[in-house]
Amino acid sequence: MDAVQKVGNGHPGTAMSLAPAAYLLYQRFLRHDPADPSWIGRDRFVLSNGHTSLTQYIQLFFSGYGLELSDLEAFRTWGSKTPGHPEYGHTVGIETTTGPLGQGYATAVGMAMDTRYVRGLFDPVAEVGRSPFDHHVWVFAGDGCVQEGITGEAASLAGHQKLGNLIVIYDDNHISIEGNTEVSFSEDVLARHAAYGWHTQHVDLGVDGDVDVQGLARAMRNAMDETGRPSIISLRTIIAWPAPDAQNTGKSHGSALGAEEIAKTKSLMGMDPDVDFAVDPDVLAHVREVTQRGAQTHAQWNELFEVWKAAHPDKVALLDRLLAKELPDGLEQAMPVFDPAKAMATRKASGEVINAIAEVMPEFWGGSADLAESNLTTIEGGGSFLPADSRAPAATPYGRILHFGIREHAMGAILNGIAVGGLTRPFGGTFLVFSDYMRGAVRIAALMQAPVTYVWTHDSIGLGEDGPTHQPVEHLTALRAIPGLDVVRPADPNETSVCWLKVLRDRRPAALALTRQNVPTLPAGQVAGAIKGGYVLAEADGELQVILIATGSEVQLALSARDTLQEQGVGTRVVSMPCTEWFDEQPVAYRDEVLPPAVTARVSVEAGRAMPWYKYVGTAGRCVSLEHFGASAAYETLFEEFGITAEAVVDAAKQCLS
Ligand SMILES: Cc1ncc(C[n+]2csc(CCOP(=O)(O)OP(=O)(O)O)c2C)c(N)n1
Ligand SMILES: [Mg+2]
Repeated sequence: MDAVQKVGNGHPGTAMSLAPAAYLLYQRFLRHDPADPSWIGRDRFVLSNGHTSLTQYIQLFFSGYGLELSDLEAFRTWGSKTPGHPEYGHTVGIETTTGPLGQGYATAVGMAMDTRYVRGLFDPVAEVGRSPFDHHVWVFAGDGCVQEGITGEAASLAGHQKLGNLIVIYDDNHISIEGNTEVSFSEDVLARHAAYGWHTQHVDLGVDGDVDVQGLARAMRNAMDETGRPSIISLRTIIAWPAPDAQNTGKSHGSALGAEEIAKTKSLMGMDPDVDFAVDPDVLAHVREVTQRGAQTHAQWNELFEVWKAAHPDKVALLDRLLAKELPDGLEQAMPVFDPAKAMATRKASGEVINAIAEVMPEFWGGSADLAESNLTTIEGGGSFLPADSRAPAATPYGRILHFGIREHAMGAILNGIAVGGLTRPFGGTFLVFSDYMRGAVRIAALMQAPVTYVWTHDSIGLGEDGPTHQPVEHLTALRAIPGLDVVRPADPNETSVCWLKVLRDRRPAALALTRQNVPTLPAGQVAGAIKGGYVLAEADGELQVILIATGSEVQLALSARDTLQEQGVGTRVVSMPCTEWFDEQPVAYRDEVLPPAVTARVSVEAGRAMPWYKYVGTAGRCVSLEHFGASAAYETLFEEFGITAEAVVDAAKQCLS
């Protein structure tokens, strides 16, 4: 109440009503050691209803994670450790960024899947719950989370995957911003989860001196005992309880309660109404005892871990490498080199690269949202990641092939959950056009700088007959607009190989945009510059007069246009620009070498919106682009009809020169 009142905005109601549940979790259930927030044996906690960030900040303060009362006093202000919503990498003890409702829940599903994959890498035969690599993933979620579609996708997959280490506490308070959820929500949330294959329980937390913390504790214990299914506890709470007037109102969700209401509430609770941010030293000493529990649990875990180490010396080296965030020796040598005599789609090249990486990186795994045969994301012989009793072909609980089903948005969040686990490297594929369906999660990956790799194929009208619904036009532009996301569109199979290696080395969120159709293969020796994002692929003969800047399948058009222009005596350079973000990171001297400021005759060539290219072509330049939706026809026809051809590039170059 005081923190929100002080800054004048925020979400007090849910932080009040969820306080008993959060306290119970952090003090009694969560396996954590505040002295070592990155302990690999810890349970993960995800606050999916991120607006109630105070719920978590207060427990982080109580548990001794380094947050102090002054940090709560600085809630939601510039530079504080207590921003409006929990942010990964910003506040110690926050496992993932949340705020867009449903993201946290779906990310937690990814964390629970990652736990199983990691135990498969290191301790596959241990009994469930007995391995140092086993832990629980706890989630708080609200009405908003369970209403969001992404949660339906993720819950469905979690049930199918029988993620027994996942426990969701759903804050069933019948209130969201517009007031009573009667206005928009009537389904039986537990029945829906039961239908997804979850273990379900309901607890009424109760009010008025009769808060049933024991009932909640029993339900949490039951949920932990349930190892064959994910578990959800629907917890009936009264938002803003015990504030006399604010409780059970939509207003208490997102507004300061006001000095008078706060004073009344403090009086009701037997506290001094005139004192703000009151924390009795005895109370603080008591709650901080949780650090002792943490140290003890950690010490017990260490014993188990030492036993594991002694039994698995071979695996210790792998764990050390993954903890150090290092790539294996021999990765570069393992990367495929493609024969220039053979044309190949870049998705096909990526498929070969993925399999080559998989040979040397056991931590590398991923899959597709039901398009594996199109995206070419399958690790051959990797086994399908599925529960032990699955009847699907090649099913194994530790499989390297993820089958997301047609659930792109959940796929995005699940990849985030895996990536923030920090040990493994996940990738996920769909058609580039459906990056829109996962964009909410991609944005969070970029915000967190989580090392997720997207394999987005069928990257332009070059996919042909499926037509405009499937042909991305604005997507490269829209994705480049996300800060911190590397959008990579290699020109050919060899650039694809070079770019994949850089993506692995950079450990940042990266999107590969790959062709469905074959493209000519460039000699490997010519494309090494791709790691700089943009480089001179073909130099001008004679005086440099015009620069053609192209990406992906359009690089061949630029090369062919260059031939024509050179024949006509126009000195033409071709710059291949697979990743503008990487190029922009290069020193000015390098960028000026590739794109000399004095040469203002510049043409960009990309089968998509021109918007990102103006900054490279400048006011004297031209863009060969696509400013409208595509159509259903053979791709050769589409490029011709829409004027994305070598002739169009030649014409544009001449316009610039004149
Ligand atoms: C994707 C998304 N849409 C909308 C919002 C804005 N928003 C924040 S909280 C909220 C209501 C959430 O209701 P509930 O989860 O029941 O929260 P409670 O008030 O019970 O804490 C909304 C619409 C958001 N954060 N994320
Ligand atoms: Mg609610």
